[in-house]
Amino acid sequence: MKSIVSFALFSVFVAQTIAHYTIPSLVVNGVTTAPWVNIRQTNNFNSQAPVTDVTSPDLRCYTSVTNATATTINVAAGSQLGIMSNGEMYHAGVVNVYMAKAPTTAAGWAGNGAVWFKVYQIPAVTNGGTSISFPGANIPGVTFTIPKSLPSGQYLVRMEQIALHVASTFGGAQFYLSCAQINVTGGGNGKPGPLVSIPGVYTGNEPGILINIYYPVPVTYTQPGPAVWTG
Ligand SMILES: *[C@@H]1O[C@H](CO)[C@@H](O)[C@H](O)[C@H]1NC(C)=O
Ligand SMILES: *[C@@H]1O[C@H](CO)[C@@H](O)[C@H](O)[C@H]1NC(C)=O
Ligand SMILES: [Cu+2]
Repeated sequence: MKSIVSFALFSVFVAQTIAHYTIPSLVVNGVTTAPWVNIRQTNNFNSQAPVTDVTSPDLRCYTSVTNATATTINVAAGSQLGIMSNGEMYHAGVVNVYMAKAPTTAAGWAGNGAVWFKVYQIPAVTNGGTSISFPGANIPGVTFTIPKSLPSGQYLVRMEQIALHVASTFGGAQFYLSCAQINVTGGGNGKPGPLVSIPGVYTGNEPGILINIYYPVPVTYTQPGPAVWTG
């Protein structure tokens, strides 16, 4: 009997450790959207497995198999946008949110070229080598403000959590990511930048991607990617 109970507990543990997570919903005007309605369904919607090759086209929206598109949702400039995982992003890691403005509509747009700017980030917190903590981990998702001066129009919004629990060897960092489609209303005349390509923004050798977070405890942490554009 004892062994059956132990096996059951062990099975739950295994299921959780291989389950990972996806990022399928938005929160707009305080309402959480249904999974994969306003966010393109990613290849890993079943497996929940991360992207680990930063040169892969899947680093952008992770839709090479699903070819998914989504329904574009209105979001007012200056309002809050939430981006939610399907549970909790439990791996130690950091968060970046990028946006890119579609030439016409977001629905059919792939997001090619140096068109992506960063609007939000949650780095690791260090204090000179005694500890490192991850405010971007053990949270269900993130909420940030769409800059008021962002020009109106349709955008892809790409969130990534870069999980760093096994990132001490090249290719070990795990990218959990997806792309939403939003229509920014009531925007301004801002000029977002710096602009980067995805893939292209990372080599995998960045000190914030190729990193042993355990020992020695990092003295500092350098967030991957460009500076945040705040509008
Ligand atoms: C996705 O697109 C590729 C390339 O055009 C195609 O081979 C594949 O069958 C498509 N997959 C789905 C699920 O539509
Ligand atoms: C986007 O918002 C504008 C108003 O700024 C509106 O005219 C347009 O119909 C919206 N497009 C979509 C696809 O909702
Ligand atoms: Cu995982």
